[in-house]
Amino acid sequence: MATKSKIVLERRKVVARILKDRGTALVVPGLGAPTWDTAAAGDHPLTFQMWGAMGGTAMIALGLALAQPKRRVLALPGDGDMLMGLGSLATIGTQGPSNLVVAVIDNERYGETGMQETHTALGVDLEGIARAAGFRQTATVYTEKDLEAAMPLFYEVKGPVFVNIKVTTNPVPNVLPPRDGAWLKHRFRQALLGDKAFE
Ligand SMILES: Cc1ncc(C[n+]2csc(CCOP(=O)(O)OP(=O)(O)O)c2C)c(N)n1
Ligand SMILES: [Mg+2]
Repeated sequence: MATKSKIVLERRKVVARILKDRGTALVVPGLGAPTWDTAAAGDHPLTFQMWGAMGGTAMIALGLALAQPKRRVLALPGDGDMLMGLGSLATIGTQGPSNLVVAVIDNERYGETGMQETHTALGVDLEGIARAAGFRQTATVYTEKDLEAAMPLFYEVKGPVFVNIKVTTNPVPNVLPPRDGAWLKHRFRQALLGDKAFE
């Protein structure tokens, strides 16, 4: 079980800080609030926003990481999404993609459905699970200082990387990306593959 520390980080600031350095990375935020956090930080064609697929965010990112080994791929699931897809950590650990980062936006709640507590509120340590599953680098982030210290993990260090980021439950304004899933997919494919997207 994880040691409890006071939670002070604001999710919007965290996601904006991480994305500031994204360069050519591919970003896959989980459904609901993580997707809205990336929209608030600025819509981007190489962000594959999720309007569903709870539990699947890390697996979608794994597929991209394996298909695009020269690109950094950053999954940003919520803790509820990650807990639903825990088996994906074992798959990533055994596949060992060096270009994949899973960074959980952990508010210890199922946000969209009414802020019910998740297992991380009850002490489940996602970083510990990821480490045991075979991730090469892992961290848990509680403070801005921790986040700055973790920045090389996002875009430089050899992965697979897992970072659990504890954020508050403070309400944030809704910022929704485009809603059309097919359009979002085509935009992402075209930004990534150019004309090959239509072959
Ligand atoms: C399979 C499935 N079950 C339940 C839901 C309903 N649902 C949508 S978002 C969500 C909570 C997501 O929590 P988390 O990933 O932690 O994101 P947060 O909003 O807390 O940042 C739930 C339960 C769903 N969309 N799909
Ligand atoms: Mg959550």
